[in-house]
Amino acid sequence: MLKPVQAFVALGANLDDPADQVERAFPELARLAQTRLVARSALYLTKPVGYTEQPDFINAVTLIETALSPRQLLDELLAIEQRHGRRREFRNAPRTLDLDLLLYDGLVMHEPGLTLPHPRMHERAFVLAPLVEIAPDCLIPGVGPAAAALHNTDTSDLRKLAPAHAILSACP
Ligand code: PH2
Ligand code: MG
Ligand code: MG
Repeated sequence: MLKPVQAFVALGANLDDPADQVERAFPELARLAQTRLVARSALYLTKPVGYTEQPDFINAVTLIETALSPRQLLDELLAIEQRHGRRREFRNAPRTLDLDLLLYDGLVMHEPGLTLPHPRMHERAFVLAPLVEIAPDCLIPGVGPAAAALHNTDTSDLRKLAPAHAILSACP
């Protein structure tokens, strides 16, 4: 068994009750073999980036500790997406759940289907804002501090949603 390492996973959804899709994915990630969920961000309501003719997204990021290899972890992420009914009609199509491996223990690798760090993470506010929320000192190999990268992105299309418990406690 590998020594456990820290890895960051981005979550995104914009079909079939996206907030519920993302909320349900956290415990599913926590239940993976040889894996523990260390932190999770709030949910963020975000405007679609790239292909814009689609519904708004819910995005979040989680930090896990895992003894799975990068490839094993990626396969598990794809399996969770499948269980959420993910279809791949075209690139950037609307989805029930997208789980992207962002960072794996500072590793840099380029393999078919698995590039680390995630090649577009440093330019995406919908990834960087929740990432910096849970890991303010996070470094992206080859890029630098995630907080500096966030500073260079446009965050006007993001809205951080109150945590579920805050919404509940606001009810009389
Ligand atoms: N994912 C994409 C492309 N565009 N836009 C937002 N707001 N959120 C996403 O998760 C997202 C996107 C490709 O995976
Ligand atoms: Mg993605
Ligand atoms: Mg993906």
